[in-house]
Amino acid sequence: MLDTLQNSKQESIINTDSLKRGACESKTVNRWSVDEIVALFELPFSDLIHRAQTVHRENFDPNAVQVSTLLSIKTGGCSEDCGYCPQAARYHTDVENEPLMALDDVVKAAQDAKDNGASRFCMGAAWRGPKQRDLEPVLKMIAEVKAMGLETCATLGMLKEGQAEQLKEAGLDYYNHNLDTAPEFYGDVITTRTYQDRLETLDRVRSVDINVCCGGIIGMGESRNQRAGLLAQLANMEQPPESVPINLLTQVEGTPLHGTEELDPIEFVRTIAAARITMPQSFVRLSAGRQSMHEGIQALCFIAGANSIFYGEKLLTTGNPEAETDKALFNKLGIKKI
Ligand code: SAM
Ligand code: DTB
Ligand code: SF4
Repeated sequence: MLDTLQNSKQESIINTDSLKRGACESKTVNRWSVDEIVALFELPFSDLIHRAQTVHRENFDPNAVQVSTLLSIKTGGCSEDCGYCPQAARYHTDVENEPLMALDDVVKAAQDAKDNGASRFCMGAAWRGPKQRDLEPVLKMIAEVKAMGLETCATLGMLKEGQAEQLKEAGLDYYNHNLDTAPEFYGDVITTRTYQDRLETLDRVRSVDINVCCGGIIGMGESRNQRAGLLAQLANMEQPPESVPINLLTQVEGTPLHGTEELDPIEFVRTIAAARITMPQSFVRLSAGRQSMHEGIQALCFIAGANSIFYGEKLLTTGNPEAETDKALFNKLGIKKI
């Protein structure tokens, strides 16, 4: 039944009658209903994994995983209230408010990432969005990293009119901006910006032909229906994101979401599988949360269609597996880095 549904979905993409639902009506295509995605989650595990792996093999080399390295170029002191985030100034965490990094230090970190085999370098800033005087030094960083032969990615918060154009001009390949969760759970996690604000930034990125990197966080206390709701938002974008980071909440003491009930790891794998099936041509990134994830679960995520990771011992402020640990895992699984 689900196969029939999926075939009919491919056709509905070009049917303008199906332009409906979602927070941003004119930009949403009715490819997947939330109920259909919930039905994927409810499949027996082997059937779900088989289906995801089949879709994966139809679209990607199943043994190749893209690796990106992250650097926090501006850490802490953020004005926003994202309930998961250790960088929000209002929460008492160990993260200090630091100034924007110097260009030379960013270039050095990018060179290390390249030497370690990363193909993309992602620069993150704890801002609501960049002010013009903040953006200018970041444009220089992007241009220098690009000139080193790395793909460039930035995550700087909400973009105002004209800023996406400047990022494009500087050589930015990807912009990361997450929807984080389903629209109906969003207000429980963040109040200082709306879902619509996020969709607008994503539109600005798309409109200048920068690749979109957009996903969310799982394990924040959302329901399965809401996990499916996040995937529906992403899969039903007029053009789904090229890159879909699926983060497992990293619980940090001092943040409101610290102490949330831990998600069952199999449910996380199911989320990866459902992301793969609903977004067959997107890179699905197994993002935050790997440090505490058993390698067997990570292997299941790769089988379920995850084909990108963050590589290097730090994410933004929290830990990530050591590069050597990931190399050993990739060797064990016969995975090559791309
Ligand atoms: N300040 C910018 C913004 O919010 O768009 C860019 C950086 S922000 C840290 C990038 C993303 O990291 C967030 O949208 C969220 O999805 C993810 N993130 C932040 N803290 C996290 C945590 N504790 N666990 C998992 N993902 C997290
Ligand atoms: C994304 O989706 N995950 C990354 C990246 N985009 C910027 C960030 C994860 C952050 C985890 C918490 C921290 O290290 O501060
Ligand atoms: Fe600020 Fe981004 Fe953290 Fe939200 S996720 S508090 S916007 S750094």
